[in-house]
Amino acid sequence: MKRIFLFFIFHFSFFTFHFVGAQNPFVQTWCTSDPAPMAHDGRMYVYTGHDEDGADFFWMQEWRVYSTVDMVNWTDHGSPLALESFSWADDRAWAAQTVERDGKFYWYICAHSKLSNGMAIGVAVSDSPTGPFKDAIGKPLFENGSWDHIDPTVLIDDDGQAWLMWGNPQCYYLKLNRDMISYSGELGRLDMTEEAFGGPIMSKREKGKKYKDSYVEGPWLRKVDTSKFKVPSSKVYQLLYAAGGVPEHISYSTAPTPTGPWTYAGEIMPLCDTKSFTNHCGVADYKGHSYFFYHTGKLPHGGGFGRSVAVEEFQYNPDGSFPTIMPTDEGVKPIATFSPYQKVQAETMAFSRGVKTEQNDEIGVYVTDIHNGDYIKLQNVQFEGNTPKQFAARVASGLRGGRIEVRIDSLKGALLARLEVPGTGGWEKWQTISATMDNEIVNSKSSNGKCHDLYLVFTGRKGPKLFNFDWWQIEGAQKSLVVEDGGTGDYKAIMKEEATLEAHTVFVPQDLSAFNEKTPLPVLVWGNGACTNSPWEHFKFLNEIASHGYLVLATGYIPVEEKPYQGPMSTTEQQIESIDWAISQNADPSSPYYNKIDVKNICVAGMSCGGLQSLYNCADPRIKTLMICNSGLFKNSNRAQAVGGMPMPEKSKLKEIHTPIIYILGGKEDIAYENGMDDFHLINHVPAFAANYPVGHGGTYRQPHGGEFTVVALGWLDWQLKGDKQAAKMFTGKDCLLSKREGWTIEKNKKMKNEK
Ligand code: FUB
Repeated sequence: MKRIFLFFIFHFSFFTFHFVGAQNPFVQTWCTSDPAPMAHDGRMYVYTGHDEDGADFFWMQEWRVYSTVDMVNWTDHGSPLALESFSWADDRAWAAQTVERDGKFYWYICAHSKLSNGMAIGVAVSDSPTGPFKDAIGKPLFENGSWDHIDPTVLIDDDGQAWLMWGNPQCYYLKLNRDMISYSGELGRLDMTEEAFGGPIMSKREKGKKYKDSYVEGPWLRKVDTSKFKVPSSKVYQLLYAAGGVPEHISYSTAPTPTGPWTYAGEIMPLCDTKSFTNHCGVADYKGHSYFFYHTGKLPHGGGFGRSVAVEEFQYNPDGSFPTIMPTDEGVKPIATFSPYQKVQAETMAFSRGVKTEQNDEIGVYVTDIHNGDYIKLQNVQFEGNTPKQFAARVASGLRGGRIEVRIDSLKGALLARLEVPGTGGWEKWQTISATMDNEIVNSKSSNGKCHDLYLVFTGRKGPKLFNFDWWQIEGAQKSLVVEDGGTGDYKAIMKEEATLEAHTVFVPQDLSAFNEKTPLPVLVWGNGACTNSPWEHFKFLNEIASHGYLVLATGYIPVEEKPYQGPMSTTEQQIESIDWAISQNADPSSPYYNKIDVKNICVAGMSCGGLQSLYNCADPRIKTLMICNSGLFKNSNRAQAVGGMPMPEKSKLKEIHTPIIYILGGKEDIAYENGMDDFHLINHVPAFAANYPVGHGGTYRQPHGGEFTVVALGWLDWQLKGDKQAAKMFTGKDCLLSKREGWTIEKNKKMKNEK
């Protein structure tokens, strides 16, 4: 009887935890605490503590990192920082926060110091938001033997001054130097008054007297964006903190400067039954949404020392103040779709049951502790745009393996694929295994952009651990690849083949639902350097442009690796095929692009030989603008330098240009400089702009997100194809912004000078 009862309790609590559609806590593999969010380069990162399973105190050993682009599918980046990273630390890896400055990431932590036998503030540094991080100074940044020194928060103010604040029960501050790893001046102390925090610190409360509140710990310092909110100058800085003693709630105070005077502003997250007697918050704005992170003890085996991070979306009041934010089990809604046609790290998940993650130097983080009945769920998965063909996964098993069942919409949903995982001869002996997918089910369910939950359900012998799991991928009938996380623009992009456009590569936002007749996608038609029949050199540049809301149609086959394409050269006609295709897709009610393409705003562009192809096609009346990169027509005097197969229009071709044109060149070192500048000087019947950046013929296309050339190309496209007035400032006016941008030199013809 007792057994049945216990079974019931366990399963009841698990089912209530999951089947109400719970998204909070949003990490289920480990207990995570003290969330510190940071939005950076198109991703939301959250830096957390790690509560040990079954602990009876905050015996915390390491910090962890998670990130997402859509706010529901989170990738576990493991633990790039632990007590061992600090030679002086021996215990209590407590709350921390990370900030980026000048391309470096500074992670301010607190830990117990064996030097002072108190808590100390330390700082780690990395070139990447996910590490590896190392102790930046080899000693605590601040300590004096007191146990107060916990929970650092950091703010880089608009004037460049970085402030570090921390403390329990006293809130301290320091002014960091520009290097972020040293400080100037004396240790500051906030006035812990009733006016500032609703009451004195807990130990100084007068018996019997009622107070509104009290500061306890976990400060989060932020500044209100005065360009967005009508905030009085006396309330520009906000300090959020854990308040009111144990159990804690979250309150905040406001001030005209980081050092005060602070004024109590009220509760944000009131006391609720979160199963944790501490709370700890962090706030971040991301892609037009605002998020409040905190922690609860709500994992099935969690509690006061087994906390887990959670998140809620909220809207600031018109004066930038906070509304009341209540903890929910539902959490937040996805803000982007998830493409399964990419290599997905197994540790990317919206929800999981049973599994854990581990990491090693060889493959990084992977999913482990997989038993019969465990599963991983992904949310808002967009199958449309390709036809699923194969499910592939990289797995390892030191025992007998098991199975991965790929199901749609629910744990017991239709079976899309069943992958048999064999014993591979070791828990780290990895094999990639594939299974055919049932695409009829997917196709029947995924029309009209409908998204799905995807479940990877693990089955096998009951009892033992089955296998380890590194990554999975759904291969579509058409090849596709997510380049550099989809790009940094507002619309994560994908690079793919289209069955109806042979020998071309399409770069396009993954989620087309944001585009329609009113906001259609302008088109960039692209020809490649050396007239190669694949954009293998330019895919980062082109993908980045697509992520800013463009349909990019590149000549040639999809590059599967960043290796030179070896097949025959492309033709100039392929650019015309791109234009024809865009127009026909926009008019075809059965196309996913129906009424979503801005066929009146087409730029034809290309690099080197691709630039010559573009100039060859310049008379096409459907073109709105031209962008000629590292290219220009050969003069009679240097035609002999041309490589066989290049289109060779005479300079008289330039007369056929009927649109504004920009030359983006690599400075005098660029072999196309002379030809390009000669073209530019010959064009006086349409506006022409020449921009040079001293990198030579190769441009910056292969740098992350296409480097500087992308910035200028996007500015030109936003102005010419979207009519963006802000973007126009890069090119118009006497002191146009590009003339002031580091490294660039510019020239304009007379017609361009007249452009407003
Ligand atoms: O995680 C350990 C401690 O608990 C933190 O430093 C405090 O903010 C509280 O959340």
